[in-house]
Amino acid sequence: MGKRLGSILYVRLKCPEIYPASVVYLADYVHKKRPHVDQWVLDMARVPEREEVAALLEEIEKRNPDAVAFSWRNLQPFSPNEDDDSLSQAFTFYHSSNMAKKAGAAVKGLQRVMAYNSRIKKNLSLFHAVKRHFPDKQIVAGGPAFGLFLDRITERGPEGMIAVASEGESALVKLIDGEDLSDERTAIKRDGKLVFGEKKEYFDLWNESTPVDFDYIESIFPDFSYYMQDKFRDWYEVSVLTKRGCPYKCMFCAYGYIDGYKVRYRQPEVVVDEIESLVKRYDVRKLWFCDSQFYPSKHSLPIVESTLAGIIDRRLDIQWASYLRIDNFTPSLTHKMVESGLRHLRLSITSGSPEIIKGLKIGMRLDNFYRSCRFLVDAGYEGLINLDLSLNAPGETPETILETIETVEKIASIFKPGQVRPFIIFLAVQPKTKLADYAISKGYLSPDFNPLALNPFTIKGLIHNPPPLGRPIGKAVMDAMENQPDNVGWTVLNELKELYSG
Ligand code: B12
Ligand code: SF4
Repeated sequence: MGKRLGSILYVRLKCPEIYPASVVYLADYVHKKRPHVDQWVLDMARVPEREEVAALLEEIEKRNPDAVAFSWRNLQPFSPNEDDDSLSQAFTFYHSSNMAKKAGAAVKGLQRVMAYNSRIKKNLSLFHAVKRHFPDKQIVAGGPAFGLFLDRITERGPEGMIAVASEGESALVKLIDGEDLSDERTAIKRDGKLVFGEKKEYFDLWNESTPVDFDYIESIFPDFSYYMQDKFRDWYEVSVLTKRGCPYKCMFCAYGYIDGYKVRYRQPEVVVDEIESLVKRYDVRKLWFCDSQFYPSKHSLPIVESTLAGIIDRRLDIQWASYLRIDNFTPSLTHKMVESGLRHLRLSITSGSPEIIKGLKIGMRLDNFYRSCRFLVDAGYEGLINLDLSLNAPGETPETILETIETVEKIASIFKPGQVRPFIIFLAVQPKTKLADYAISKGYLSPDFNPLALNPFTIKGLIHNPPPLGRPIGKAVMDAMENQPDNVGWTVLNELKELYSG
C-alpha cells in the first residue's frame, strides 16, 4: 500500500483552445467515487507562456495538494493534411525548384520545429519544477500524449513520477486509495529506470459512467466558463464521449492501441442526459462525439441508434460531428443521424482503389460505401462531405490513383454539386502501427526512429509519400496549395488524372 491521497491539483498543459474533456471527465468521476478528495483545476491554456511556472508554483502554495496531476493532450501538433501550413512549408522545401521559396520554407519550417521542441521542454520543465520546489508532492501525469509515448515522456520526467496511458479513471482511483498500479497501463520512474504496469481490465464505462455534474466542475475549475462563452457558440464544439475503443486495425491508425480494440459504451440515457445539461445550462449547440469511432461496426447499431433517438425525442437542438465510418449504415440509422443534427461528415475513405483499401486493412467495401451515400441522400443530408484521401499509400501505382479519382467522382455524383470535397491527407507514420513496420522494412525509416525528434529528414520519413510517386504527388499538392488554396483536393486529383491518363 502506498500513501493515500486526499487532494489533487490537475494541471491542464497548454494546448490550442479545445474543450477540456479529459479533466472534466476525470475530476467528475473521482468526485463521485471518492467525494472526500479535494480537487482543483489549473488550465495552462489560459496562462501566458512565460508565467506558467510561477502560476503553477503559486497554485500549489495556495492549495497544498497531495498530488499534482498533469494532463497532456497534444504532442504531435502537425498534421500532414492540406489545411496545415506546415505541410505546405515541408513540400515547398522538398519539391520546389525556386531556391528563394525553398529557403523561405526552410526558415519557417525550422521556426515551427523549434517552437514544437520548446513546448515539449516547457511541459517537462513544469514537472521538474514541482519536484524541485515541492519534493513531497506526488507527480502524476496522463492524457492523450501518453497514449503512444508513455516511455519517451516518462523517461524525461522527474524521479518518482507516475504516468498513465489511455483511460485514467481506474488508475487515478487506485492511486488515491494507495493501491498498486501494476495492473494499469502505467510507467513509474524509479532509480532512473522505468517500471511498467500492464492494463488488465478496461474501466467499466457502461456501469460506472454518469452524466457530468457541471455544478461541481464549475466549483473546482474557475476557467471552465471560458469554454462555454457566447462567442464560441457558432463554431466551438463541446466534446461528449459516447464510447471507447475501435475493433479495426487499419494499417496506419493507432487508435485501437491507444483506446483499446474492444468497444465499451456509455449508456445512451447517460449520454443524452449530459447533452441535455449542456444544451439547457450553457446553450451549447455544437458537439463533437469524441470517440475513436462513433459507429465502429454493426454491433454498435442499437446503442448508436438509441443515443440519437434520445436526442431527437428530447428535441435537443444540436449539431454534431464525429469520426465516423459509414459503410454499415442502415436507412433508419441514417435518418436518425440527419434528424438529430449531423453537421458535417469527414469520411476517411483513404483510397478509392479496392486493392489499396484491402492492403490498408480498412475492412471496407466500396459498394457498401456507395449504398450508405445513397441512404444519406434519401435521409435529406445536405451538409459538407470531406473525403479524406491518402494518395501514395503502400502499393499505390498510377492505375490505383486513377481508380481513386474515378471512385471520388462517383461519390460526388451521388450528392449535390459542391457537397463533396476531396481532402488530401498523407498517411502519418505512427509508432505501434503496421504502417511503421512497413516503412521500416522498406528502409523509409530506421528501426529506432523517434517520431518526437523532428528535423527535416525525420519529417520526410514520417509523412508517408515515398518514391517514385512521391515527387509528382508532392508537387501537385504544393502547386494546388499555392494556386488554388480553396480547392486543393479537386485540383490535385484533376492534375494527377491528366498526368496519368496519358
Ligand atoms: C476526438 C479527437 C479529436 C477531435 C476533438 C474534438 C473536440 N472538440 O474535442 C478533433 C478532430 C478536433 C481533434 C483534433 C486534434 N487532435 Co485529436 N483526437 C481525438 C481522439 C479520437 C479522442 C480524444 C478525446 O477527446 N477523448 C475523450 C477524452 C475524455 O479522453 P482523453 O482526453 O484521452 O482523457 C482520458 C485519458 O487520456 C486520461 N487522462 C487525461 N488526462 C489525464 C491526466 C492524468 C493525471 C491521468 C492519470 C489520466 C489522464 O483519462 C481521461 C479519461 O479516461 C484522440 C485519439 C484517441 N482515440 O484517444 C485524438 C488525439 C487526442 N488527437 C491528437 C492530435 C495530435 C490532434 C491534433 C493536434 C491534430 C492536428 N494536427 O490537427 C488536433 C488538435 C486539436 C486541438 N485544438 O487541440 C493526438 C494527441 C496526442 C499526440 N500524439 O499528439 C491523439 C491522441 C490522436 C493521435 N494521433 O495519437 N482530435
Ligand atoms: S481509422 Fe478509424 S476505423 Fe480504422 S482503426 Fe482507426 S479509428 Fe478504427
